[in-house]
Amino acid sequence: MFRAKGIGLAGQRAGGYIEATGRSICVPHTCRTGFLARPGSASIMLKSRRHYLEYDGASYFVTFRLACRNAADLADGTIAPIIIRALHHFDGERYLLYDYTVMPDHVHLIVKPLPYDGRVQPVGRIMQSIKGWTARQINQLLGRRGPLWQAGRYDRIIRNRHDYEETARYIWTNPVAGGFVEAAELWPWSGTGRALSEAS
Ligand code: NI
Repeated sequence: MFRAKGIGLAGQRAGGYIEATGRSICVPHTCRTGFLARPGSASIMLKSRRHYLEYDGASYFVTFRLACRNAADLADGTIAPIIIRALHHFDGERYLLYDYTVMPDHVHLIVKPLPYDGRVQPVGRIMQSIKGWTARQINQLLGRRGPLWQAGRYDRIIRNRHDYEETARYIWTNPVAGGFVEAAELWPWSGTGRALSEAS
């Protein structure tokens, strides 16, 4: 698989963590195009908005991130397919997967929870399962231990079709905005789930 190695990579990563007494300490960082990712902030936001966020029939824009930027390169040719396999796994059964992209240190996706086991799956449970499975696989592959993903997640509800289109464009152009490729279609780790592939 093609991968635009190195374009803007060093600059993107510098400052993602700081070295102190020989140990890497994660510091908050933002996605280049502006979504805030501060450990803990997602869960606080979610608590206050849960009644609004989790209702039947809603689609969500979800972002989850490496706990530590240097823990892994998610856009690696052996790691990205693990994440993509996990995203597709329950597509059409527990949720509908729409657009997604796997970036070097985070993942963006649009997902619509489906009724399963008598009720619509909370988006939090879906993400917990995806994060749990991928963390085990990736940790095993890299021979590492400990949390791979930041606790919690960033998510927000998709309000309408226009919002969906804007969000999908944000997802697809993320690798371009990050300086990794010249055009969205050159990034090998973006895609859509069954729902969209069947519709088009
Ligand atoms: Ni991003």
